[in-house]
Amino acid sequence: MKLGVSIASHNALPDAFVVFRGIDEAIRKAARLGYDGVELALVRPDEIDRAHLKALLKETGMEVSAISSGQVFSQRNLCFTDDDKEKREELKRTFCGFIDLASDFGQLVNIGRVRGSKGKKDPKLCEELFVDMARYLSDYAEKKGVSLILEPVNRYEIDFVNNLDEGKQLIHLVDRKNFLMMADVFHMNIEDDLIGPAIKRNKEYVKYIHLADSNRHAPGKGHMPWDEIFSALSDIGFCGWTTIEILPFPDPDTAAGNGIGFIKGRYGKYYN
Ligand code: LER
Ligand code: MN
Repeated sequence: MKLGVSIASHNALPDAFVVFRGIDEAIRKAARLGYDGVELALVRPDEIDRAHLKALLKETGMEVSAISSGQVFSQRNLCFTDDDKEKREELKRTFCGFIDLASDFGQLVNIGRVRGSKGKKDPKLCEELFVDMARYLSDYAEKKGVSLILEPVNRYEIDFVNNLDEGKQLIHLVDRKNFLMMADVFHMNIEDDLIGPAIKRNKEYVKYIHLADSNRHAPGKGHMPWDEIFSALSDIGFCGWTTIEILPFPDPDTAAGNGIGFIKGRYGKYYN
């Protein structure tokens, strides 16, 4: 497995749920702490200067684990289940840009809150709008060697796909080889029955992991069943990215240091 940490630009709002803000400095700090890579939480694809990022990754020996997209929803109010034509086109342009970026950096683009809420809308229509967008983007991504990873998110943030079993159902509906799933153990601790068994029964689809403790602080600072989680990941032969996505408390440097200290200290044998 590899260990990453989530980062964003300087101006990211608190609900970006990232550890470090300011891309260049964040990559240097994460490298110094011993992380293998960073997850880029973006609002727009043009936040990133590709040549500059490539050079910085080479200099620091870091990789991009994935591109995450929650701020496209929280800052720009765009989502997969919106039926407004112009907003759907705007979302398509944004995601195609993320996919282009991911073809060079990480090959994974996350779909968390950006799928949108059902609210009072017709649930069948929401599903159709989602599937239509997901198929279009998966087909575009396939040509670029990129996968889309659906992230079940807890009910207090979104009311559409809260646990891994619901994620699997939607994956079957979308029916594209590169439309898969990621698991965030913070959300799973609220929504899934048991974290280890849910990961194991959805093993074909789980390609990426977000790590946070039960209070969304650094791993080791809450009551997450870490042994159960790592034993499930080991049982399914998981060898992808596990990325720390936590609140930056008491401050970003301490939170990021605590996270890697706990995970590598206790589960270092799973990281090569
Ligand atoms: C939000 O809670 C989250 O976990 C993100 O990764 C998805 O938008
Ligand atoms: Mn997450």
